[in-house]
Amino acid sequence: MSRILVTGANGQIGSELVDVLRSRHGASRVVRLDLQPPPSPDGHSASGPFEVVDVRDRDALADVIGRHEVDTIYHLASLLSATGEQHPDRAWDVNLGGLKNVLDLARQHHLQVFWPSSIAVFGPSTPKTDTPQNTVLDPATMYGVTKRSGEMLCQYYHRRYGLDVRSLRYPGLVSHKTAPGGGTTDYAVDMLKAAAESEPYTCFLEPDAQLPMMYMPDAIRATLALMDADGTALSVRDSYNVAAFSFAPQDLVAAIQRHRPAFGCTYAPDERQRIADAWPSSVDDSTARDDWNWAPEYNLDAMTEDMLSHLREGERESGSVGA
Ligand code: NAD
Ligand code: AKB
Repeated sequence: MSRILVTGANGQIGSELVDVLRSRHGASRVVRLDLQPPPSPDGHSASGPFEVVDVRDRDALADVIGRHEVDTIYHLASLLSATGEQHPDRAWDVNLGGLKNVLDLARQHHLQVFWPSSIAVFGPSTPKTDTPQNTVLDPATMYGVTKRSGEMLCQYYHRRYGLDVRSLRYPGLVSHKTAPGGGTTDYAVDMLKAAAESEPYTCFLEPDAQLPMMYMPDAIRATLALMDADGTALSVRDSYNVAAFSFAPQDLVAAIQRHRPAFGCTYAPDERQRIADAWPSSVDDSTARDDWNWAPEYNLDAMTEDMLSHLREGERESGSVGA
């Protein structure tokens, strides 16, 4: 029986993608892989195969792929932008070393691969608004350098070896299940969490730092739609721009205040503002829309309402918010 391998399965995206893949294919057919077992397994996540492996270890990865008869890999293991600036050598090793291992093993075993890129591939010389699919790519962070290099590696393996590797340039993702892991767009989740807990928030970006963002259900739908698409329809083999909506911290504050008028936010920008400065404020995703019918479902208000209700539910369950 063939199986799907998800690397970085404990992370913000992996923890949600695994649930959706399991409801499609069954828990036993989705193999999770990360550096450590899941922190506090809930009923659903506790079952099913889990492998503790560092993606830099090619032999260990090969062993997992062979033992589980893997036919598809969602390769999510990575360091993100802010952590990558703190540990650039490790970011290079994990992000590109891990990807090279996955691509080589996928080539050897004829696997399909999904690998996420990011808006971090764009840089200070890239057009800031409606950033086109094909444009100047001059990333300003080690994370962005690994993402752009990874895109080119994916395209090379497709052209040279016919490997079916597909990729999306995710914008900043907002979700409530698992906390984000060291990115520049994490502030949005942190702010919504503070609002749900009736706490004020101090934002590490400027109030007008507008960035492309997306709600997790749309990101998961985009991922699966790309993987399900007819390969002959795909004109992009480095990585597709995908967009939903853009907002700045001050826009999210206003959206929250429509539900929580008392919510307050102050600003103390740190080094992550420099990272945000080099990223676009909006992205043109018309190629994804044309090639595989991409369209987002959530806007800022729908996302805010859904996030606040889920976060409040979580607080109630943990007993820290009164009914
Ligand atoms: P995350 O930081 O939440 O999770 C990454 C996971 O990878 C973690 O559980 C971590 O333990 C694991 N990991 C790190 N190094 C590893 C190693 N050497 N071996 C095995 N596992 C390792 O990240 P995420 O937000 O879920 O992102 C997943 C992917 O999506 C990454 O490639 C990221 O660059 C990309 N992406 C995410 C966003 C976003 O907003 N979340 C946006 C753009 C792109
Ligand atoms: C980050 O902020 O590093 C990520 C990303 C946009 O790639 N969320």
